[in-house]
Amino acid sequence: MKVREYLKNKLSQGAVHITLIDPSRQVPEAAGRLAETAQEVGSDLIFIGGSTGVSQRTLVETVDAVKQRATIPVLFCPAGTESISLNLDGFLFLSLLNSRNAHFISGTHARIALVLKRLEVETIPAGYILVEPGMKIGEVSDAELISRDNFWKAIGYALAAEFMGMDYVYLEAGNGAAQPVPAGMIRAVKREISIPLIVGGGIRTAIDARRVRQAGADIVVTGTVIENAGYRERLRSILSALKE
Ligand code: 1GP
Repeated sequence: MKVREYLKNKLSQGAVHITLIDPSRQVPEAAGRLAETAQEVGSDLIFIGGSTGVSQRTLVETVDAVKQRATIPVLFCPAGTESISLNLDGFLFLSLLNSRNAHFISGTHARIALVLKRLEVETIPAGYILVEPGMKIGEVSDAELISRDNFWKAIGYALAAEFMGMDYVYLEAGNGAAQPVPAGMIRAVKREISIPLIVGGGIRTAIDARRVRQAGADIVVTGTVIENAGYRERLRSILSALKE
């Protein structure tokens, strides 16, 4: 089944959870184990990405290890990298809408588009919007970060994504952020858009996940939580908060 349909089907049943695995944070075998655990506790999909400049070799080995241990779809979620693996189920075609650097909006995309077409990789377009603190990706992409109280600006970018024909709006506080995107901002954006809303960054606990979900996130992405001890139980409680 195509990832697009898989996601649509999952969304019709309720909240979707995605586990982000950053290939630069562990050896490929460990990434495979993390993916297996994520699937066991109920995560619906794996994103591979989160770091800039991941090498071709690390990416390929990580994707292979993940695909060996998990059967849920694996999407590449690049942020300015041109590496690619053939073993992926799809490619989240992320345009970082509030970057000042065209490379992150459409530049890398233009360079990799023909390769993706030739390889017949499924592409899923999403408007990626960075909210403070933005973390590393905010810095490297030279993003004009959305202040945490500027709901109008977030709405503007989110609607722009919808009008440009993106499948998803992705509100991101940044990998490793201390707090998620504010609930009020999620609520304000959700009220205006009619495409599904992905929210990630800083979601570590069941309370965070519930708050983000109740504010209107359709898809919740967590990364850092699987990098710490006791991650299985933490992830399990996040999943039960999301799926309750
Ligand atoms: C995915 O970047 C996030 O959108 C992941 O962030 O590592 O803070 O969960 P965390």
